[in-house]
Amino acid sequence: MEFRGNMSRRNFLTRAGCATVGAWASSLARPGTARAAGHGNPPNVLFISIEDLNDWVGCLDGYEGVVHTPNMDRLAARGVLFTNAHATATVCNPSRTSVMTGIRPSTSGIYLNEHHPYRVAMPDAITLPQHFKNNGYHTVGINKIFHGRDASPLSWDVYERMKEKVHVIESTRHRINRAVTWAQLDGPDEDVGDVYCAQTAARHLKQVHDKPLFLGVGFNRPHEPYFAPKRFFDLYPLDSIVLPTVSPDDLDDVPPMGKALAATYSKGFPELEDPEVQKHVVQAYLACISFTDACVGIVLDALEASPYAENTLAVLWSDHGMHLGEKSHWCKMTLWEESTRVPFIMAGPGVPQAGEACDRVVSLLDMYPTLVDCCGLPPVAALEGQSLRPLLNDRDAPWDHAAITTYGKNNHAVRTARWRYIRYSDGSEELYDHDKDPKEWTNLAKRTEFAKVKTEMAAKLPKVNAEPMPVPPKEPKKRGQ
Ligand SMILES: [Ca+2]
Ligand SMILES: [Ca+2]
Repeated sequence: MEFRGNMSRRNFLTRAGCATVGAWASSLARPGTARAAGHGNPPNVLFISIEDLNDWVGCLDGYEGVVHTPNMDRLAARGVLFTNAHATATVCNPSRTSVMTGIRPSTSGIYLNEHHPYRVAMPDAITLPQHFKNNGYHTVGINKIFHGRDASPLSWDVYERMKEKVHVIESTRHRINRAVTWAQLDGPDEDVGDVYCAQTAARHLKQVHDKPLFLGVGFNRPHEPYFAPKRFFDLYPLDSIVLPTVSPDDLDDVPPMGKALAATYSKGFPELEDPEVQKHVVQAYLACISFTDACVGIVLDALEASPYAENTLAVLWSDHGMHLGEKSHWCKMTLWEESTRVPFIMAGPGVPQAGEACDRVVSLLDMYPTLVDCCGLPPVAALEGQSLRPLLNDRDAPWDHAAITTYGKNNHAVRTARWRYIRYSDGSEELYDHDKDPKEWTNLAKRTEFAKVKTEMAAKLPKVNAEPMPVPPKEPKKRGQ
């Protein structure tokens, strides 16, 4: 019966979900010798983008219970895991636009999801895949790399759209609001869009390419709705769920603008205050994380089996984080650690420190210049990030860059190794000491003894705060934004 699924298909994902370090990963430690992109040729790039994945990845230790992410963990084990990486914005469009153009939201004026197609704001921007395409690469994009799923031939030689037809087990469907909805799925794995994306990526990795390959694959999950095959929910029995440790009066010392962000999709939904309901939300998010991880495994297995195993630079990142109840918030769109911290892994040629973690503060804005640097492409003058190559070579290399995260015009967070400083557009502030307060419970901004720290942090704020892009006429709403 089709609705019940197909065991052999299921096993396909199960194998990926339980994968251990494979031959591909081992091969990364050896000098590149493969195919056209051998010695002296630029490496291929496998660019894996994940939606709304916070630091609840096994190797990042963000979840207080046990999360099953064997494939992201094995990638990290063969590369550098940046443990203090932050998004430039805490919602999809500005984050992805800045990753793909190398330009900050505060420079482009692209601050929010709605109404802001990046090409209108930056008609002359050279996107990351566009630069690779212009420099001899065959560029393939699958699904959500850009927020608007930009299929422009300027960036992509080939662009593949996701196909999805989910089979919801209706008795498990639950909707609290637009940001918190979940259900278990049945039916063939292949019908789920993220599996389709992974298999499409695998198909491209089986092909012979005359040019070096830039392969971008963008997974939709764990973005809501939290829909995943039932067996991934089964990985997390409700009685095993660990809710994040929170401080009940945490928002008392937060300025009104921070409180307003925390209320988005959270305040006014009494169900979200029920710990039993909270366990279901956490379970569903974890299920989607592990399901996405299994899809990552399909791609990594395909790379391992491909002619490109030995000369491919793999990078994996998420566009921003997610709150699961911290600061009474159940969404993204804030300037706190849960929203800004993201998984970010690089592995392959040019990443000699296999299995190392790097705790230096880096930004996703740094990804574009890093890939350009690692692949030996001409630099792009407009880029505002920094190449991470010094840290890939030596995690103790001199590095004095803060990560800036922006949400709306002139609302910024500045993250350094020790501090998080937030300043909203009305001048209100927050300051947290990560050495003593990693959960950011105690706002130090009004304490006079930290005035000097605040001044030093404020000096790192962006000097440009562009006006927001004008809002064009409203378009029909699309799912999965
Ligand atoms: Ca997102
Ligand atoms: Ca607090």
